[in-house]
Amino acid sequence: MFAAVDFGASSGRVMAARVGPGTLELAELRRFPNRPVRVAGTLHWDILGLYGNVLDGLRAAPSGLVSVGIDSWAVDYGLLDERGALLGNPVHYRDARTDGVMERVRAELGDDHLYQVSGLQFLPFNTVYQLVAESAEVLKRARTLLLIPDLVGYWLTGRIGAERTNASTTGLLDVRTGAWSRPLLDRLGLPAELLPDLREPGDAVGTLRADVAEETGLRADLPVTAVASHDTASAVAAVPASGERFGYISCGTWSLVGVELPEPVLTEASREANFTNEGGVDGTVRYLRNVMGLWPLQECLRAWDSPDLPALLAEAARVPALRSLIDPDDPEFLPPGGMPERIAAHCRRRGMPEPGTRAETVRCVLDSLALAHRAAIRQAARLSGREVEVVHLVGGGSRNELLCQLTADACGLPVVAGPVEATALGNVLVQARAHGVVGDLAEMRALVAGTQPLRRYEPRGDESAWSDAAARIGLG
Ligand code: LFR
Repeated sequence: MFAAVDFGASSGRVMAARVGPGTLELAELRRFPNRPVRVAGTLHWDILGLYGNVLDGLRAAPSGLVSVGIDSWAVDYGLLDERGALLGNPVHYRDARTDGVMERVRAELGDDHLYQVSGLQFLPFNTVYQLVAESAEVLKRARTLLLIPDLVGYWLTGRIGAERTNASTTGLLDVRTGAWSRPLLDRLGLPAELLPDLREPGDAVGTLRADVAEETGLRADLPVTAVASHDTASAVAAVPASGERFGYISCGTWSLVGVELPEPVLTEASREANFTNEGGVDGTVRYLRNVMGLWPLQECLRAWDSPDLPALLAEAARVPALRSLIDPDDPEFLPPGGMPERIAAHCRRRGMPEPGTRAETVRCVLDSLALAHRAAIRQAARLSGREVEVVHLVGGGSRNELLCQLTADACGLPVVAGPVEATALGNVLVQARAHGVVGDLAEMRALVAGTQPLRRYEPRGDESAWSDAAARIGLG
């Protein structure tokens, strides 16, 4: 039995899994909302609340636990002082403190230089820009930077380290050497000593601290195992694909859309298309682009006080297709708040009919997301030379039948939807492998394909309607 702690941007869960030959069964121990909190003008993660939920989840674990693994969203971090205490509450990547910072760093260092070093897409919230936005006083007091899963691992075990897949999202890891980029840190005036030694997925983090064991009722020598601690890396590890010719969409708050490669792609065309080379398990490269994902829909639902989603989706399915469209990747959709109004204003500005009802707004968001999926899958294939014959859509979005069908239609490719809990599955599979229960990545994926409910969507209808629509919003 393995336990997965999986923090998503809108909810977290602690899961227990039985893994063995032909067996992969997940049970939920605890699920909890992840609600950011604005304090004195800054948007924070409620990290102690999240940690408290982890302890509660672990307390509910069945006996016979072999190990625990932790994954979360990327880029965000806590800073520790010389006594190992947290210096302030981690800041949310959607906070405005990075406004204008990326532009400044890009102007100073040059896009090509930054891309050649890290291979990372330009997103305003990458750790590197957040660190540049930190106050000098805080940086002076900080001794250690820990990304969120590494921070929780530290609280559970007392051990410090930086897991590689998540480290690859910071913008500070050299994509060629696999080490922290000392020259880049120096040029930015950031203290290199902040960054701990790297760990690989599957490495031991440590065993539970005595007080944690006592509080959770777990044994004190219970290992915490490093997994692919970037949630997207865990999700991609659990994509139920065979062979190489697949694209994936890890669809939750974000849609991470791309292909898996043996080597990074660092061409000018790749940089201009803002594709990223993030680290996957076994040295694979997650060559992908961040598409805005379900965030605009989640924010609409929040603005409407959480209406009945299945009913709303059924209504949206009856709305005429491709009428109102947005470019979901427009940075104006990044921050929280006022989403229905922002969508209407975006349509108005671009000469599209404004969605008049909630169902029309939802249809606008899903049509546009399907178009963005199509654009990213095509670009990934073109820029990498990797042929894509099928698209695997994993994560919470795989439950949204309308989105899966629209994505198949837009891509002109079959979409295999599921598993919903790909991230937690990837988390436990890497632990299971470290403890000798499963084999290589191909075997892990075959186990997912053979045990988890999946649904296949064939592309329908006239693909030219989608290419016309893509051209209308500049996603051709
Ligand atoms: C998905 C994800 C993305 C990352 C974004 C911010 O949950 O981890 O991969 O770009 O969140 O951390």
